[in-house]
Parts: sequence; structure tokens; C-alpha cells
Amino acid sequence: MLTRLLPALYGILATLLGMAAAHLIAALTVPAASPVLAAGSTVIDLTPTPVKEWAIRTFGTADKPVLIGSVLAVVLVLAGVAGILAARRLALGLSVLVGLAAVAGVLALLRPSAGALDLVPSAVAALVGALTLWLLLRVSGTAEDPAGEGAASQAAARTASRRTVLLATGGAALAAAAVAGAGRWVSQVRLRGTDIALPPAADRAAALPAGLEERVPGISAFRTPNDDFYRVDTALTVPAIDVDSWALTIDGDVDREVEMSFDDLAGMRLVERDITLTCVSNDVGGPYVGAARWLGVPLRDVLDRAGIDSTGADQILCTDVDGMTISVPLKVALDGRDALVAIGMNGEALPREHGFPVRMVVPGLYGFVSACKWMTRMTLTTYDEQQAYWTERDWAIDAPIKISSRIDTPRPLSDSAAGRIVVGGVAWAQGVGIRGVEVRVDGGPWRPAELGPDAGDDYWRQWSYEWDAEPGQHFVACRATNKDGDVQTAVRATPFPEGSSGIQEIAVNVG
Ligand SMILES: Nc1nc2c(c(=O)[nH]1)N[C@H]1C(S)=C(S)[C@@H](COP(=O)(O)O)O[C@H]1N2
Ligand SMILES: [Mo]
Repeated sequence: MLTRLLPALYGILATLLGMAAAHLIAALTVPAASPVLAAGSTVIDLTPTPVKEWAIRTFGTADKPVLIGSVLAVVLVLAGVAGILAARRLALGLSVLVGLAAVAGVLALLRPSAGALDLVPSAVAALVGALTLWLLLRVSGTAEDPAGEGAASQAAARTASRRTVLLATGGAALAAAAVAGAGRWVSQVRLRGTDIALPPAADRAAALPAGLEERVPGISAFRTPNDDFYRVDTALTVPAIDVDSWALTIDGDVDREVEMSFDDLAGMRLVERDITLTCVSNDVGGPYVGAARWLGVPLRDVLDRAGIDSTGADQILCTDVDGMTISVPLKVALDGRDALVAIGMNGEALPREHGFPVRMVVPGLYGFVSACKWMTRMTLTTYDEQQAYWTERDWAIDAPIKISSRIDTPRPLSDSAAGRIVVGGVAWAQGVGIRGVEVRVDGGPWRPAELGPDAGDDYWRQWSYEWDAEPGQHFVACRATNKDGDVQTAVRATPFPEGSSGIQEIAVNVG
């Protein structure tokens, strides 16, 4: 029985080795063309928006491992089938394996920025996979005899010892692990090098005041450290960009097309701004918001290099190195707000995860219509002519961030001792600023919270509220008011198509 299943194991091992080899080759050439990643990206692109929304909500940052795991599981089942088939009819089994690699090749080619080089990893996967499966079957004597050698040798092969089988499978498994390790190592080496020195800003931001975190344990830090900053994007691998060969092209409806190197950009007048970034997928009370000090060139100055005074464009279509597109409404971006072509975040170069070497940051617009990471092209065009990734998926094109507030502490459904409890959190209303936050306990009256320091209208504000809690279960809610006097709405909206709204209310247990 077990020996009957051995060919399935061979199929799986051969496929793993083939994929590992392809991954290594991809790491050396085009990382995103690695078969599993290419398949994953295409699955992401084809996934309907509501399912994607659900995945981001359910799995959070783990949405990508979950996706890659699912793709891998399907592939390995098919690989097992290929192995079983190959033991009966070698050509049939091998064609299934090669077919799998071919699908990966097609998916790699479907990626927006794909070139012929993207086919190489899949070809390697096909070759290595088929060869390994054939070898394993031969060594263990399960293969048909393609050369039609004598019956004697076949019989001898059929009785291949358990030792041989163990050696062959173990060898294949080891080889797969070693090659996969090499692929990992190569990508890690390629990912080094964001520790470049940035020039100082000509226009510096004032020192950030001390926040409330000393006094209110559990509250979000006034400035989000880079390592804790939320990450939302469609990239399955963080693009490995070599800053020396990177360039930014500005084209489309401009006076002259220009191409800038990183040094060109970093040599322009740099400004430093404190800006809170928010994701449209953030649910009320959700984690996809972060506040940082950005270093960059004012967007207007960059666009002026190309000349946009007579442009008929209504959007900037930003493209990243993998072909992902993010649109920015031109009028909004140039209405005087501090839109930046950013190269630094919290005193260092942008981390790879957050767009190294260059990204956009536009205060007041959700990230999906502003904050293009790994940006390599800005095309001045119209929404009629060209649609960005999310525009094609029916999301809003001009999505201002809604007034919002979040309770960081206590945690929902946590237990606290009766008596004085400090409730705390953050509130944001980019562009206008936060004037007040109020807290409501058990549906009672709204009472003012104490506000933390003000670091500008594009930056969030911490708040805290002292509450004398009696034993029992209680409901705590918060809401913000901006400096225009607009109060955060209680009307609930889903993230799609232009951001969530509503008021966060949590239950806490007081004992
Ligand atoms: N190239 C690229 N840029 C991107 C995205 C993306 O998928 N690809 N996602 C956007 C979205 S939806 C958000 S909310 C912000 C998040 O930026 P962060 O990951 O640095 O927090 O990046 C934006 N920029
Ligand atoms: Mo987002």
C-alpha cells in the first residue's frame, strides 16, 4: 500500500525541487517571476474585491502567507497525481508536471511588467522537475523502461532495495531544501542596502513633542516606529530595487518627458513633514493607520521639471517597478497640501516594505489613491484614458480620509480592576486637524477626553480619558471632532468604495 503511494511522494519531491530551482533562478533574475509568486499575484489580481476585502480583514498581514500556502497546496496535490500517473505511463505523468510549470510560465507572463526573461524560472522548474521525477522512478524501479531494455534489468530495478528508495527520496528532499535555502539567501543579499545617507531637509519639521505614551500605557506611540508601521499592498515579494539603476520617469501630458535618478531627486529642495497615513481598508477601530515624519521633495517641484502648466490631465497615474498602478487626483494633490515624493521615513531611507527608494505621500488621501510605493513612473493622464488598479475594480478615485478615532486601551473584552481606568487612543482628520475627542460610557453622555500634543493638522492626536469604573461589563465608545467643528459620524460605511465610517464601541469587563 505504502509503496503504491511512493510515486506520489516522488511527484511532490520533484516538484518541490523544480520550484526551488525556479525560485533560485528568479531570485537571481526577476524575483516576481518565481512560479509560486507569479501564480499568487495573478490569483490576487483575479480575486473579486469583496473576497480580497475579507481576506485582508480576516488574515491581516498574514493574507499573503495564507494565499501562497493555498497555491502551494493545490500545486502539491497535482504534483502527487503526476507522480502516480508517471509510474504507470511516464510520458503522461511528466506532461502533467510540465503542464503545471507551463501554467506558472503563463501566469508570470501575464504580470503587467513581464518580459521574455520571466519565462526562464518556469522553464527551469519544468526541466528540473521532470528530470528529478524520471530519476526517482528509475532509481526505485517504478518507471516503465523507456529504452526497452531487457526484462532482466527491469526486474532487478523493481526490487530496488528500501535503502535505495530512502537514499533517493532523502537526497531529493535535501537537494530541494538546499536549493530553496540558496534562493532565500540570494534574495536576502539582494535586499540589503537601504542604509543610504540622505541629505538634510532645507525645510525641517519642529521637534516632535513628547506624546502620551509615558502616562497612558497601551496607547499608540505618537510616532509609529518604522518596524511597527502597517503595511498594505498587492506585492507578494517586496521589490528588490537597486537605487543606482532606479529612475523616475515623468511622462504623459507634460511639456517634456523627464527621467530623474535618485541623486537628481535627493538633490532637490527637501522638506520634512509629519503625516498620518491611513488605508481605505481600515475598519472602524482597525490597525491600518500610522504616523511618521516623511522626508521628500514637494510633488509640485517634481512635476514642474516636466512642465505641467498646460496639461489637460486630471490624474497622476503612478506606476511601481512591478507595474502596479495607483492614481492620484491631480487637482487635489496640487491644492496646496504637503504632497511629497518621499525618500525618507522617520529619519532613515524608506524601508523596503514602505517603498524604497521612492514613494508618494499625500496627506488627507487614503493610501490607495495617493501613496504609491516603489514608484518609477508618474504619467499625467485622464481617468477616461487610463485606469489604475483600484479604479478598474470600482473603488473611488478621489477618497479623502474620513474623520476617525480609535480606542487603543483598554483592549476590547479585556478585564480591568474596578476603580480608575485610563482609556486612551488616537484620532485623525488629516488636513483639518483634531479639535476634540469625546468618550461615552454605557450609552451615557459624551464627555470630553484630554488631548495629547498637536503636531500639525496632517498628524494624528492622542487622547486619554479617566474613568471611575464600577464592577460589571461596560461599553466604551469614542468620537472625534475636527477643527472645523465636524463631528465623526455614527453612520456605518464599509471600506468599499471610499473608506469606513461609524463609531467604535468596545465592551470591557470590570471586576
Ligand atoms: N506599489 C504599491 N504602492 C502602494 C500599494 C500597493 O499595493 N502597491 N498600496 C497602497 C495602499 S492601499 C496603502 S494604504 C499604502 C500603505 O503604505 P504602507 O504599506 O507603507 O503603510 O500604500 C499604497 N501604495
Ligand atoms: Mo490602502
